[in-house]
Amino acid sequence: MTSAVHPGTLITIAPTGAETTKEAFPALPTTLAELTETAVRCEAAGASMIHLHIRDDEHRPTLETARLVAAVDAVRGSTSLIVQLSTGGSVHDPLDTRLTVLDAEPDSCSLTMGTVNFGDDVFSNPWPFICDLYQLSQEREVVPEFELFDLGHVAALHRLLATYGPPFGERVHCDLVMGVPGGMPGTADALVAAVQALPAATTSWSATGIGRTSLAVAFASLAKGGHLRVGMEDTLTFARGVPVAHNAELVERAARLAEIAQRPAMSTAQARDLLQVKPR
Ligand code: KMH
Ligand code: ZN
Repeated sequence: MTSAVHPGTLITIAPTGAETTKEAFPALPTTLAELTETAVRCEAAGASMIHLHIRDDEHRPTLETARLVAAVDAVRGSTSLIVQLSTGGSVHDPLDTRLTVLDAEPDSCSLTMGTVNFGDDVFSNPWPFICDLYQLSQEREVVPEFELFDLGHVAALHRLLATYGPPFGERVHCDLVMGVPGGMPGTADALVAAVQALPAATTSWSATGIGRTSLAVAFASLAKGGHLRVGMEDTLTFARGVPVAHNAELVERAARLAEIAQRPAMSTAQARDLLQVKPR
């Protein structure tokens, strides 16, 4: 693996996700105004990329292009965060609709490298879909972030790069999503195994741990030279018995950890250079 271009830490905020309901968790940012306010506060706290899932007027997950465009524009208009749209959507979104996410012209898109059990559901990512989405990201000049929920997904990434060549921007950025019930566990041991298996072409990687695995994964990632993803998509509890009140709390804590690790949060300009996103 080539070494990082910048010694700092890329902090990605994943503020909403598709699984938690607004009813169950009113602090979850689901409206455009809440998302924009969240983006501004999280950038100030040290985030340089935002991973977005969008909701409709009833706060339900949607991949409607007009809403995605409005969210991309709103975040771009009020921050300099790298805007990454989720192509994973919710487990109920059809594959062809997930491909239309790139019509909203994000800087980056998530690209999950295989199917995985997801709690009681299945998050479906068949190989032909992965190939279609990857080639579309190359055509549309969108930088993919390879989401790796399991070691088999790392093997699939080797196959993808060998078959279709490097991504747009020539940087290979991965994100280990750990601790999903059905995927790899959120442990330091699993993180080390996954990092050792990453393709040699990998230029940067982050990690996130779901729920109570969040801190163990963050510490392990920093120890292995990785970056951090945090947010209410992955973690709703700040500490035992203490719900997350705002996504910025999680970014602030990640920035403190990065500072202690002597790899402080990188600026959005540094992150753009690291990932080689297209100026838009
Ligand atoms: N909501 C999960 C089923 C992604 O954003 O690409 C998929 C997910 C991954 O969150
Ligand atoms: Zn997501």
